[in-house]
Amino acid sequence: MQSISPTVTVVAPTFNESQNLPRLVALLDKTMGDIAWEIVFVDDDSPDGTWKVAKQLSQDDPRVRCLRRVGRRGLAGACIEGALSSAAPYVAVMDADLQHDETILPAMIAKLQNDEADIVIGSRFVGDGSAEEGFSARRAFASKVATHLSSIVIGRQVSDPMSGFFALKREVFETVAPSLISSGFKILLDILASTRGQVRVAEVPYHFRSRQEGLSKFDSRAMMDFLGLLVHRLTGGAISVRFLFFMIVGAIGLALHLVVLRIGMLAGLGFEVAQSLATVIAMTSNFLINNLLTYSDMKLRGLSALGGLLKFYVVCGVGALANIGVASWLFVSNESWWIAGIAGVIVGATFNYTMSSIFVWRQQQN
Ligand SMILES: Nc1nc2c(ncn2[C@@H]2O[C@H](COP(=O)(O)OP(=O)(O)O)[C@@H](O)[C@H]2O)c(=O)[nH]1
Ligand SMILES: [Mg+2]
Repeated sequence: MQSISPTVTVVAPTFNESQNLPRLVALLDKTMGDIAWEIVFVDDDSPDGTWKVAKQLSQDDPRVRCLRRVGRRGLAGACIEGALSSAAPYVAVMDADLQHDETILPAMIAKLQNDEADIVIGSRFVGDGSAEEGFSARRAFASKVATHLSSIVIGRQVSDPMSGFFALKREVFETVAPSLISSGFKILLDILASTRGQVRVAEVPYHFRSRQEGLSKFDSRAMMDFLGLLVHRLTGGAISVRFLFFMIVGAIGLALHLVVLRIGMLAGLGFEVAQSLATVIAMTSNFLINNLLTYSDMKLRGLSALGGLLKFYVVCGVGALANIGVASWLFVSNESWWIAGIAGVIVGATFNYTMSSIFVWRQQQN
């Protein structure tokens, strides 16, 4: 066991991976050779007690550390915090589920040490890299489309910008860390977008293994995260991922509102009753979808969800007043009806977003 300080910190985000940790540590031990390494498991308070397993491993092996995060979920945020806890010259990020082939780590680190690159990506799609198993045809297609879209944002061709397996110089990471979006799923893409052209990138092929234990957490939200990240970067950070989601959810709510209003009136309810019903249904559905998607990392449950819903009604009520106030003021100042209408909606929606972020889902915004 080395007593010198590590050359590389391996950051492994975990959520319900307890069975995989001991195997990963054993595999690293076997593969890292002379490289002084440590591994930081960043666990989001997994119900299966992954963090307990990690801390147990840590007692037996000082190269193992564990950062247990509570009250939060999120892959990118976990990777960012793990990497920020490192003092080593190099940081590698890899999944804890053994899908990433650890045997290429020495080659990745060598490229950084020889100063051939500032970021080295473990790639499924270059040279003899591959990902047939454990990667459904649908995901393979989505991944291809996403790769093409990504090249626009990062301003260069990288074969696997969505990889969760990469290594970089810590100084590069420290420089970009403050501008990274912690609510995302694709941290490498964000790093490449933030460093646009200023760093040298190399790729090392590997075979993406199939998962043996535990379940994949990749879901439709990961796709939404990805699109949000693209918009955030393309608008120079003017529009945040959350704000974009909030607006999309708002637009869905508007459509739902009109549908309910129409059905209500066809069913013989008077306009006022149908309009009130549509308003309550749209607000409730907006709250539920926002809770699931926009604020999935701080999801309200049980009683606090009910409290959140009531606060959301109040926020939206005040937002509607702000909307009507601004629109009427512009209208009487002789603006055309549609400019007044749109301005009202923008003010109301922005108000709803800001107030919801402060009062309903309380935590810092991204
Ligand atoms: N800390 C943390 N880790 C996560 C979270 N979601 C996924 N992970 C871990 O990130 C890695 C990749 O997730 P996985 O579900 O395997 O994604 P896939 O390989 O794309 O299917 C695994 O080690 C997961 O345990 C999360 O919300 N928080
Ligand atoms: Mg995986």
